[in-house]
Amino acid sequence: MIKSELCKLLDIRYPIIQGGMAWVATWELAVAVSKAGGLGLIGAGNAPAEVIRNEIRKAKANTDRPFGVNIMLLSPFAEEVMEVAVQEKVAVVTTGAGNPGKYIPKLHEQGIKVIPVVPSVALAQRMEKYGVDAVIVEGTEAGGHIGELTTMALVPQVVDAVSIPVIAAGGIGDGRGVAAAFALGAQGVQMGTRFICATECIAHDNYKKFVINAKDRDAVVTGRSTGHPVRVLRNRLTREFEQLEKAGASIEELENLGAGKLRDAVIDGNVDSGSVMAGQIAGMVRKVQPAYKIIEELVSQTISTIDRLNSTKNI
Ligand code: TUI
Repeated sequence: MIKSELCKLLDIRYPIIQGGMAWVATWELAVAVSKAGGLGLIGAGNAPAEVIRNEIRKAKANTDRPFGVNIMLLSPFAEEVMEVAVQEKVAVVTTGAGNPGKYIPKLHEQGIKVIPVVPSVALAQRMEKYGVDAVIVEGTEAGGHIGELTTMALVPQVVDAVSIPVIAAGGIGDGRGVAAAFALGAQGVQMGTRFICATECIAHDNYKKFVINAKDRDAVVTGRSTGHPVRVLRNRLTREFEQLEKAGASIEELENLGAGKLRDAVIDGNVDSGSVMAGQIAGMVRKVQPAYKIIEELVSQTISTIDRLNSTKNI
């Protein structure tokens, strides 16, 4: 059994949170993960508020376990989605791609736990002052919109700088990674890429196969020059992007090239011309499995890794 304070805080069996991936993390995946003892998240991405209300209601109708909503703060609908999360009293709100400070009092008034993703020590400390319940510290190994620091370097620095629970994310693909996150002082993990290949995940089969076939160096970063770096799997779109970037295209041209491309890949299965967001651990995802199997495997491998380390002569 792996247990931490985070399990008590969130009323979950295992300290494993499923990343709130735009388009990918729908109520089906969130429910499957929450039923399996983790914390499932619905990823709001750029979706309008009423779409997310519907997702929340579907999740509520299908499980009594707690689940959360990830609100992507660059979304034009972030404010309204926040309002829906408050009205629907979801258990947890996580945020990404910005500072959720102004929303925190309203969420807490409804008893909603607030857990922002932070890419730096400074933001983690600022969030602690605002009274957030925990922070997700996401390293640059993650998929999608990323910060600069690695999980290995950033997590222990945040652990030393704050007193609230730290959840490690980015570059964690199996139980060895979970054990490593605990070794760094984290009380839990968030994993996205591994859960793309859950049976219950609605992502197109082509997307899942693309992740399964990816090798270690296939998860590349585009958009460093635009100020919105995004980690995706190498394909025709990333090559086009690189060419345009080298040719000195404007930020606007480059951002336009990416617009709507995540949906193309996730929903329509266009994995050559779409944006196949995934983290560096894509190279270790081997098969599609039900969410409960992923969690079972993670838990047993975490325990066997810690056992191995306890018997130090076997390191
Ligand atoms: O948000 C993510 N990952 C994402 S969001 C997304 S949708 C999207 N698509 C295209 C372009 C941009 C977004 C796909 N993947 N992860 C959490 C995360 N948050 N990573 C980095 C941050 C972050 C960055 C800056 C959090 C806070 C922050 O604060 C800056 C400030 O305001 O102080």
